[in-house]
Amino acid sequence: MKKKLLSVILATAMVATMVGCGSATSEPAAAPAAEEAAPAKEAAPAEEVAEEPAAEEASDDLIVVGYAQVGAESDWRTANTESFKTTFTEENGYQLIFDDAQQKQENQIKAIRSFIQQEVDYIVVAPVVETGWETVLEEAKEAGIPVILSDRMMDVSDDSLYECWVGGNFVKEGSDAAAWLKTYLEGQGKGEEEINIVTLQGTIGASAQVGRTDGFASGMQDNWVMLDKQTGEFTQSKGQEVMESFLKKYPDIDVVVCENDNMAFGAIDAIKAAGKTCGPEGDITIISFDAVAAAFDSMIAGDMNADFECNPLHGPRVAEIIQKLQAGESVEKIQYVDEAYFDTSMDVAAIKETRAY
Ligand code: GZL
Repeated sequence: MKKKLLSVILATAMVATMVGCGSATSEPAAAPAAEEAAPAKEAAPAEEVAEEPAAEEASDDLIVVGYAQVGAESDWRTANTESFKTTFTEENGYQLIFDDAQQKQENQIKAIRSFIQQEVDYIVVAPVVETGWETVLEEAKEAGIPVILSDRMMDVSDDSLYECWVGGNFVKEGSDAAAWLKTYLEGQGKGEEEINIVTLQGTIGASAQVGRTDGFASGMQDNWVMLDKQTGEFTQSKGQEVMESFLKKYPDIDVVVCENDNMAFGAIDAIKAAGKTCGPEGDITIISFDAVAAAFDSMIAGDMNADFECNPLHGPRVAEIIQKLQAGESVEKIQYVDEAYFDTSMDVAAIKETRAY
């Protein structure tokens, strides 16, 4: 139910009732102090004054959710969007207003302001970067619209500006990847060798980039050398472009850490185009994040070594949060989704068949 619509109906109805009582004012209806009210017939009970045509009531019973999505930059993002669109349907009791910001923060801020003007019931944001949100979140708070963060995090001084956050533990994803590489290299008899690493980072300032970069850094070994890190913007084309430049600059790369699968796909194409090989039987070890379906194909093909999952299916979790808020229940501020990792020592073909994205 759109908040303002209900209050206007009630106010209008109350004025209508008061007109009937000979004491209408041009002011928005306010309950008259007992001694001021003209003698009036019994005011109709509130539920009768809010009566609306049945057709309107059906649409107004829907919970209106505005979703400010990052963009459509990756397979992960596509799966995340699909999760919201299949969860927030009319048959499930929602009206979803969806905005694709094309990876631009200014577009997300515009979308949030539009949601406020449309008086949605909830605003959900997957913030493209962590900073720059305080002002628009204050506007949402002023409008009395709860904000839920999904996927990436916002860095704000006052966490009452959002109800809660649901997403992946990016730092753990990064540190798990470093721990996996240490074990893998030891298994290859390279535990003491100098290992040259490059990293294709996600969008700089996105919590997925910050967390994965910091998490992997926390697991660096003394004999590992991080030759270079550069953003591939979480896209395949930019990932390939950056990897091409790395291959020209560094002749002896041993490991590529790709902070999402689409950049990994681009890196693999660049490595092959340079006449090198990758994967468990290749010259260069490929570590990636997200674990989307196409990444399983890459592991099955022997191009990618390991992938650290970042579950994109946040739609049902956010719906669960909204239902709790609707019922006046409190919700956990920080809610991590379950995540695993996969590598070519596992039956990745069989695992792929069990996965939803
Ligand atoms: C992670 C998400 C990242 C994915 C990328 O939660 O924010 O953004 O890892 C996507 O594929 O572009």
